[in-house]
Amino acid sequence: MTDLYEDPKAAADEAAKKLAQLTGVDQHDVAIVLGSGWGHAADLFGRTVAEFPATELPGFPPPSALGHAGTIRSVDADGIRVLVFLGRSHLYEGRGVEPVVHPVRTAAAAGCRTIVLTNGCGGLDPTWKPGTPVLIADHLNLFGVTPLRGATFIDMTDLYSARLRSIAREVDPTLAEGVYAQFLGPQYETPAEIGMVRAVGGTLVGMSTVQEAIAAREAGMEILGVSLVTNLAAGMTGQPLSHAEVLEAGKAAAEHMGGLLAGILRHMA
Ligand code: 8IG
Repeated sequence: MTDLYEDPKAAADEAAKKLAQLTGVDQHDVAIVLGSGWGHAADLFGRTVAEFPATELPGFPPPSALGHAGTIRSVDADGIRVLVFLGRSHLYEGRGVEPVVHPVRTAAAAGCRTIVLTNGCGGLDPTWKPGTPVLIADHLNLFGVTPLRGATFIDMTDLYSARLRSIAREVDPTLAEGVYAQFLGPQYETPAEIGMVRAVGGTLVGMSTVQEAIAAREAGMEILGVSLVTNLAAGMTGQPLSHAEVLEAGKAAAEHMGGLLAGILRHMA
């Protein structure tokens, strides 16, 4: 696995070349990474030009036992060429950070200057009912896992673009903002861990997105982060967290999420 990504930029260029062949599209404009199970959301973006399993591209490994098969879709959204990743690799799959960020680097190599990172997550604000989308304003890389190598000192201020957040609020003025704290997972948090997150200023908890955002910043992309709160964080309801209920809430809100993202795409134009 490590050999495959010995030169991450070269690996991404290879994948972008194959992407252009498979889609017939030389350059994409915007990439969107969707949580698994949100296929319906992507249907609202525009006309699907091509769709294929992510494993068709070099550097996209088959799903691990803990993962989900990924699909890649090229969409024409009124002339904006959108590259949609349905499903992603997670750190908890145990294959390291390279497969997690390879899609982001591939998108950059394919010409994307903008990336929309989405996820399902837990919320610490009790007013965020399951199904509430929240804009990511900043993140906490709690475990320090990074896709950068060596002395790559890059700026992390305004990582999640204020400009793109305000475009999102043109579509939905009620959108709240949060600070995304990343855990490795796959277990959910203990109530004490949620207490820690609250103490350090986090309001969203999840298991993805952070390394992708760092890789996107390194590649010079403008980043929008949108979290879908599917559950109140551990210890807040008096009930245990159920993965089935979390999935159900995600599915129920996929359509709403898709409409929001489609609106944001139109406003970016
Ligand atoms: I969906 O409550 C979803 N993903 N870490 N905690 C963490 N990840 C999540 C949660 C949650 N809900």
